[in-house]
Amino acid sequence: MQVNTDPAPGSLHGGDEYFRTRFVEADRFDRGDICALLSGTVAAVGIRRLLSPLLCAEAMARLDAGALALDSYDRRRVHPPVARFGPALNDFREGDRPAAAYWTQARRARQVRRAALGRVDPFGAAVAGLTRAWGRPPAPARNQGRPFFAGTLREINDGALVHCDDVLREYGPHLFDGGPPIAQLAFNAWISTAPEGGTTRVWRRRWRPGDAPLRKGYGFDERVVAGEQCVEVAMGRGDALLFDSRNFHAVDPSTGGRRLAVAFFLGFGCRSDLVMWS
Ligand SMILES: O=C(O)CCC(=O)C(=O)O
Repeated sequence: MQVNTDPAPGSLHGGDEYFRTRFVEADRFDRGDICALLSGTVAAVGIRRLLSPLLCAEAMARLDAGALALDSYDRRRVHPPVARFGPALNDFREGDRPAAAYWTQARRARQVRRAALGRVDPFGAAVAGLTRAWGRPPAPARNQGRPFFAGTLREINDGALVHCDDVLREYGPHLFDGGPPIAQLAFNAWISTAPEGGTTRVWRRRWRPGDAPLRKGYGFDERVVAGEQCVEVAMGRGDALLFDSRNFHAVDPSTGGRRLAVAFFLGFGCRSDLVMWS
C-alpha cells in the first residue's frame, strides 16, 4: 500500500504538525501525553517499557501453556481472523445495547483471568501505568451500573484491515452511564511481538458517511486512506501504544512469533473521568 508517512520536519509539505508520534519512557509517561491525545495535538504516544520483561515472560509462559483459551472475534465480521481472550463489545451489538450473553461472558472472563494469571497480570500492570500517568485510576465504563469488560488479550498475527473504532457510531450516545465519550483512545501493550512485520499505521482521517461503498467486513478498502497523512509505529515487547481509535488504522501481518497485546479503549466524557472497555 502507498502511504504518506510523516514528512521531514520543515518540509513545505509537512502536513499537520500535530500529527506526529511521541515516544516516552514509561517513567516519564504522564497526564500531558494523554491530554495531547485527547486534544488531538499528537497522533500516537508510544510508551517504552510499560510492562516489565519478567511480567511479559511469565505471562507468555502461562499463555503458551494454555492457561487461557483464546477464542476468535466473530469470523463473519473479522477476517483475517484475530484471536482474543475476553468479550469485545463490538462482537455483541444488538441495536443500541450488547446482547445479554455479553454480561455473562464479561463476568466469567474476569474470574477466569484472575484464576489463570493471578498477580502475573498484564492488564493490572497496564492500568497501574495509566494510573501513575493520569493521577487517578481509569474506571470501567458502565451501563446501568454494570461494568464493561476491559483488558482483552488479543493476538493479531495476520494483520488487521484499515478500520476505525468509535463506540458512539456503533452503539449510539446512550451506552455509557457517564455519557458518550468526547474522545476514544485505543490502548495496546504488547506481551509478545514478532520479529518481522506487525507495524501499526494510523491515518489522519476519520470515517465519513461517504465511505460506505468502501466497506469491507469490519474494515474498509485501503483506498479510503489514499494520500492521507499517516504515522507508522512498531513497538517492542513490554511497550504500549495509545492513539485516537476514531482515526483509521491498520496492522501489517507479522511473522516469526506471536504478536499478543493487552488491549482496551479509553474514553473521556463530560460526566466521567477516564473510562475503559474492550
Ligand atoms: O495491534 C495494533 O497495533 C492495533 C490494534 C487495533 O486495531 C486497535 O487497537 O484498534
